[in-house]
Amino acid sequence: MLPQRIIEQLIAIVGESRLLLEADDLKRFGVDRTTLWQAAPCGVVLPGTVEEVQSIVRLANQCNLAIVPSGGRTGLSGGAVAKDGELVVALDRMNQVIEFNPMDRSVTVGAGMITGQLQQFAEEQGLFYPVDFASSGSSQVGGNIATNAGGIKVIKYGMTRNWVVGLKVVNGAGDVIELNKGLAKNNTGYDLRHLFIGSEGTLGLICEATIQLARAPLESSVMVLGIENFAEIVDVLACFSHDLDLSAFEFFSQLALEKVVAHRGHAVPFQTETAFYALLEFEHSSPEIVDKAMALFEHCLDKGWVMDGVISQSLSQAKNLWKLREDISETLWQWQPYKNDISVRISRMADFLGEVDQLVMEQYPDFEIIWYGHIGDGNLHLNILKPELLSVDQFHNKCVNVSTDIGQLLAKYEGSVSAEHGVGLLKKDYLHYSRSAVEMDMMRSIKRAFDPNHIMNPGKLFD
Ligand code: 2HG
Ligand code: ZN
Repeated sequence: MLPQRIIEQLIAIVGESRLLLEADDLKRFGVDRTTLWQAAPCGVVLPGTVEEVQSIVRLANQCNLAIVPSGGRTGLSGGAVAKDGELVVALDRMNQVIEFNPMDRSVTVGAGMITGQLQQFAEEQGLFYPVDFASSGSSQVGGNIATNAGGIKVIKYGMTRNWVVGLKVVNGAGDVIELNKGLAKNNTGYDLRHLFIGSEGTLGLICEATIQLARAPLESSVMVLGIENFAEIVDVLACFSHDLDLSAFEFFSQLALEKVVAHRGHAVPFQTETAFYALLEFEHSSPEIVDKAMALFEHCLDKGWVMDGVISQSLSQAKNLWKLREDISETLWQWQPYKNDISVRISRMADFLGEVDQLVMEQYPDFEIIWYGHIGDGNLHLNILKPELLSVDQFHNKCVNVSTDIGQLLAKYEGSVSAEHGVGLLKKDYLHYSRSAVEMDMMRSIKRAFDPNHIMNPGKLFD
C-alpha cells in the first residue's frame, strides 16, 4: 500500500488519472510473460515526459521506494515483475516519434513506442528497422533496449544494441543523462549507452532512444529444410552461410512443428517427416543468388544432411513458412513451459548440441522437451513442458535441477545462460555459470554508481 502522502506527491507529478491503484491494473502491470510470480506492486504510474520520470525517481529516492520500469511486458525472465510492493513506472504514454533525421537515417522515439510501430515508421520512410520477433506487436522500444532484444535476423543485422545510437535516460539517482547523442563516431571514454543496453532496468529508466535505421532490404526468399540428425543442422548452416549472406537461420524440432500445426492450423512445409527443420532466409538482387541457394540445397541432399525442402515462391508463402517458427513460443504457453535461452559459439555448437541432447534425454526422460531457436546465432530455446501430473511448484523444482546441469555444461563450453531474454528473476541463480565473480562484483559497483540508493528494479539480474 502506498502511503497517502506519496500518493498525493505522485498525483502532483503526473495527474490523478495517471496513477493506477486498482487491483486489476496492479495485476496487469505487475507481470511480464512469465507465470511463476504474482504481481504485487504498490501502484502504477504513467509519466508523459522525461521531467515527470525524473520527478518520480527523485521522489522514490526520498521515500526509499523501489521502482520497476515497465515496457510491453513481453519479457520471458521476470525482469518486469513487481512482486514486492514496488512502484511500476510504465512508459506507455511516451510513445511518439520525437525527431526523424533523413540525412543521418536515424529516428528519436519515446521508449514506450511499440516495436512494430517503429518498424512501420521506418518502412514509411523507405527504410528498415531490422530487429524483429514474434512479440513486436506489443513489446516496446525501451524494453527491447533494456534487454538488448535479439530476434530472428540477428545473423545479418545483429541485436538491438547495434541500432541504438543515442539514449536519454534517468539514472537511479534522478539525473537526466544524454548518452552518445546519435553520433556514429564518439571515442570519448566509457560508452555509458552500452551499459544501459541490456541493464534490465537496474541502472535507471530509458526514456528516449535514437535509433539508426537500415536501408530497405532486398526481396528475400525463405527455405525450410528437413534434417534428421541434430548435429547435421550445423553442417547445413556452415554450407549455406559460407556462400550466401543469410538474414536468418532458425531451427525447430518435429515436436514443435506438430504442436504449431495442431494448434494454429498451419500446413506442414512438405510431407517428409524429419526430426528437425531448418528455416533459412536470404535476400537477393538477382536470380543467380536463388540458383546458388538451390545448388547448395542439392549439395546438402547429396551429402545426406537434408531429406527434403521447400523454397518460397511468393511473399505470402514466405510469411506462412515463417509462422511455423514464429508461432512456436505462443503455442507452447498452454503447457506452462520452463524456458532455457542458451548460447555457445557457433563453432562449438555441434559438440554442445550432442552433449545437451544426451543430458536431457538421460536425466529427464519423462519431460517433453521442445527444441527450437536461432541456430545461426548459436542460440537454442529449450522449452520443457510441464507434465499434467506435476504441480507448478514440483515442476519448477525439477527444472531448477535441469538448469543447474545445463549451466555446468554451458560453463564448460563458455556459453551463456541467457542469450537474448535477459536474466531478470528467472536466471539470476545461474549467472555465475556465464560471468566470473570479478565481473559480478564489477556489475554491482556499476549499479551503485548509477543507482546509489538501490531503488532501480532491485533483485533483478543479481541480489
Ligand atoms: C523466440 O525465438 C523467442 O521465439 C521466444 O525468443 C522463445 O519462448 C521462447 O522460449
Ligand atoms: Zn528467440
